[in-house]
Amino acid sequence: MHNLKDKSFMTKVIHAGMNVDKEYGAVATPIYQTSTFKFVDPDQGARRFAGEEEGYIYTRIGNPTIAAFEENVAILEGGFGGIAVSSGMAAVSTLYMALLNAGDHMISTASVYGPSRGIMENEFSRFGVESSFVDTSDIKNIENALKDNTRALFIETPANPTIVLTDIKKCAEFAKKHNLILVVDNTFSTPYLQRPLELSADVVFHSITKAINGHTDVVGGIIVPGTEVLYKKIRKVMVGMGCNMDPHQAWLVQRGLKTLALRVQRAQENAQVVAEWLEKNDKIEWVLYPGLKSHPQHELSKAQMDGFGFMISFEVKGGVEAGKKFLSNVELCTLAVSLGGIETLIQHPAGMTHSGTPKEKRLAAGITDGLVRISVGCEDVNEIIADLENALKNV
Ligand code: LCS
Repeated sequence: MHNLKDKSFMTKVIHAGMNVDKEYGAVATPIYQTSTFKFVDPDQGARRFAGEEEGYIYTRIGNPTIAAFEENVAILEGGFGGIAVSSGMAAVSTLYMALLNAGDHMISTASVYGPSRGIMENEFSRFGVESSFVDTSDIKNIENALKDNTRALFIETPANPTIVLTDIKKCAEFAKKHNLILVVDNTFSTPYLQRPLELSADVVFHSITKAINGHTDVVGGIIVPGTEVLYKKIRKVMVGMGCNMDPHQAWLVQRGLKTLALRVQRAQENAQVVAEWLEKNDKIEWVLYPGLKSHPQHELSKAQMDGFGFMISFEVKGGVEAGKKFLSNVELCTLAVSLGGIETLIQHPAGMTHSGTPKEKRLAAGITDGLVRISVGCEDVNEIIADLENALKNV
C-alpha cells in the first residue's frame, strides 16, 4: 500500500488496512472465516508461538480480516496498533483488567455509559479495585479525587448521555504529572472528529457498534494504545480473556467504516439544524449540543474536536410523563437504544441505558429524569424535524 502517512482522513479511512489479498488481488478484504491456521511443519508452529516468525496461529490471537480493520482504525487514531474486540464493553473490561491491580484506584467521568460504571462498581470492586466517578468537565474534581493509589483516569467525552465535554489536554497533563494512564472513550466523536492520542492520551477505545460501523447491524469494539508497551500488555489480556472479534464481524465493520466521514459529515449537519430547532421550541426546557453557542463548553468543543457530532440531549417541559408521551409518538425517529447509525435513534436514558445506575448517582451525574437523547441520522433533516414536531403536538 502506498504511504498514507501524509494523506487526509477521507483518503485514509478508505484505504488504510487494505491490500490484504496477495494471491488474487481482491480489492475488498476477503473474509478469512477460519478458527485456525496450518503450519508447514512443527518447527514453524513453534517459531510462531515463540514470536520468532510472523504469521497467524489461531483466530482468538489474530486473523488477517480482523488485522485489516485493526490497522485501519489504528492509522485513523494515530496509535501503535488496534485491538479489535467483541463489543464496546469487552473493550472496557479488557482495559480495566489490563491496567488495574487489586488495591488500585481509578477516577472516571460520572456520566459514562451506564455499564462502564456498573462493572467497575459491582464487579471489579470484588477484586479490590477502587473507583471515584466525578464530573471530569472540571479538572478540580479530578484533583480532589486523586489518591495515593490512583493509577488510571478514564474519561468519556462527549459523555453518554449528557453531552458534557472533558478537556483531554488538561487531563493528559494531569495524568502525566501524577503517573496515571489516561484512557478516552471516543465513541461519541469517532476519530473523524476527535483524536485523543494527538492530545497526549495514552489509550483510546470505541464501541464500534456505533458510528464506526454505522449501519446498526454489528456489535463490536476496538482499543488503540499509543505505545508498543501498552499495546502488548492490553492485547495479551484480550487474547487470554477471549474478548476477540470474529472475522465476519470485522469484515462488516470495515465495510461500514469506509463511509464514516461521509456519514458523520451529513449527520452532524442535520444535528446542528435539529439542535437549533429544538432550542427555539417552547415545549423544550433545555438543549445540549456542542454546536450551540449556549453549550457551556462550545469553545472547548471547537478546540478539541473537528466538528460537533451527531448527539444531542434535551428535556421536554412537563417532566417524565411529557417525555414519555413525546417518545410514544415518534415514528421516523426510531425509539431504540444505541447511536451513531445511519438512521435517527431516540431514547430515554433514565428508563433505558442508565436504568441500572442508582437514581441519586444518576442525578449527580447530570442524567435527569426527563432527559431525552437523540442520535441524529442521515435522513432528510426536514422530515426528522417534522416527526419531532408531530410527536410534540400533544405534549
Ligand atoms: N461506550 C459508550 C460511550 C457507549 O455508548 C457504549 C454503548 C459502550 C461503550 C458499550 O458498547 P457496546 O458493548 O454496546 O458495543 N452505548 C449504548 C447506548 O448508549 N445505547 O445502547 C448501547
